Amino acid sequence: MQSTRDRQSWFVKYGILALLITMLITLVSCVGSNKTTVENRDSRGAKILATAQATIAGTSLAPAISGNISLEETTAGLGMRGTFENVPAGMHGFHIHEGESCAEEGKAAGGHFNPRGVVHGHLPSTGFENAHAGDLGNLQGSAKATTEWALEISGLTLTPGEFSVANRPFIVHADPDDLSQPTGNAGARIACGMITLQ
Ligand SMILES: [Cu+2]
Ligand SMILES: [Zn+2]
Repeated sequence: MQSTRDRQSWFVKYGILALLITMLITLVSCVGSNKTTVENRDSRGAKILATAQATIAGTSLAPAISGNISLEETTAGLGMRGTFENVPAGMHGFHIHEGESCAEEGKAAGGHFNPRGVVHGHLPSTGFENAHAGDLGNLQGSAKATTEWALEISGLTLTPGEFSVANRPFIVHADPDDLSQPTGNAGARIACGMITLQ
């Protein structure tokens, strides 16, 4: 038979054990939720608001072109990072167009994304008042190597709004964007890829 004292110490022992287990579970779940918070910020600590991908494919003018662009909207802006294969050497006008499709050899992509109805330009240097919202400049191709490209623009978004590029297409042109009016004289459309939210 257990004495009253034995029973009391049994309750104390298991009571403390139960308390420790509860504390451990709480601690683990706190660490877990902190990790989630960390994952929703980029390496600089800017909060990630939305992500998207675009798979780039050549039109019949350059069927060997392929590529992938990752997009990340953060509180710092819209970050875009791309890798391309088989982009012909030289400069190629590179824009986000206003259409919602890459059909008809990229013609369905329509004109440059231009919600404010302003002149053509180079968005990274001339800003939203003097460039279409889709005027990304040029892509520097190298036939022998993978083409890397990256740009961050404050003001473009993936979340809904006037300057949201979600479900719009990237277009790679045959010729350089020479910044002339009305659209940079960049010629034919050699590759296209829709920006698709993740
Ligand atoms: Cu274009
Ligand atoms: Zn333009």
